[in-house]
Amino acid sequence: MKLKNALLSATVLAACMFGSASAAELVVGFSQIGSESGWRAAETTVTKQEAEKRGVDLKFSDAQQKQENQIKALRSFVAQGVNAIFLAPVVETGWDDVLKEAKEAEIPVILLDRTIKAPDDLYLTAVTSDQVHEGKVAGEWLVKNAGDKKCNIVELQGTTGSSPAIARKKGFEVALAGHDNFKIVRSQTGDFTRAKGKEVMESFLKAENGGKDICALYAHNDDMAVGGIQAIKEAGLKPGKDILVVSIDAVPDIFQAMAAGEANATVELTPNMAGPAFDVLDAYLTDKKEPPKWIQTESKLYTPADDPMKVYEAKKGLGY
Ligand code: GZL
Repeated sequence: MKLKNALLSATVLAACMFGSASAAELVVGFSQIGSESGWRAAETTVTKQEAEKRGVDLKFSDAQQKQENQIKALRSFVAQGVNAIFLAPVVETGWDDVLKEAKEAEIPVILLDRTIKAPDDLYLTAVTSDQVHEGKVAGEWLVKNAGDKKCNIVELQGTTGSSPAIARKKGFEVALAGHDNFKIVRSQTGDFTRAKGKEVMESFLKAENGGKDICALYAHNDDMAVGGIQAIKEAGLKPGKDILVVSIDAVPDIFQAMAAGEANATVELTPNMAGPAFDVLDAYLTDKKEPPKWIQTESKLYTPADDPMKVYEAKKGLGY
């Protein structure tokens, strides 16, 4: 296996160095988590577009939210002798063994949009946002805009054990520190989906005096926020007014909600993690120089002051 991969990499390397490579010789296996949210769907669309642009042969695998399916896919990519692997890891732990197999086969692995708890020599780099910062920006907006009255917050967390759920919770709590009138009174996973977000928000509303005791909803992604907005309306309350709504991703639907006065703030996460990943892979295959272990993507706060319908129009065709 090692000899075969060495020959394949040498061929690609030589071809890249002498310019005769069409990157079509590059075969990349992509283990995607699933399609749990609009943002995830956009990331898949953009990754396929970026591969197409570069003539890369992308082997795509949808894990349907299951880590065991991602591990199976990675083993299959190793068996196929791909040149590189992209992995969007559903949770932070449980990757060491399969990543050791990829390392043994000398196949570089790049993490997309989430990080893992593993020795960092088991992956080439991680292309992600600063997820603690995202949570902090969301919390700072709320502290600044909810006034100085008591503000009881309900939180819809992302997938349990995933790096964004852990980091976005941490960042939000950092922003609330020292502001004793702000308190998270209920917090539960909505698994980054609209349906689960609605279901959990319904239980929060019932548990908090029909929602009258809730000042704000913080959702770790817009899909859960949109589900929560539906539940708030069905409870006879006004999302965006009776209950402030803050979330992360900046998918088109949250801008429609913002334009309708039903959402208050979102922190943008680019779905284009693959562009920087392909660029760093090209450079690595050419000069074998180790890139930095983290390539950070930008985060940007959007509120109704940012012409939400204009942003909606600009984003809606991007594969969400
Ligand atoms: C965060 C990413 C999250 C998105 C969700 O980097 O992993 O996963 O915020 C998606 O929409 O489910």
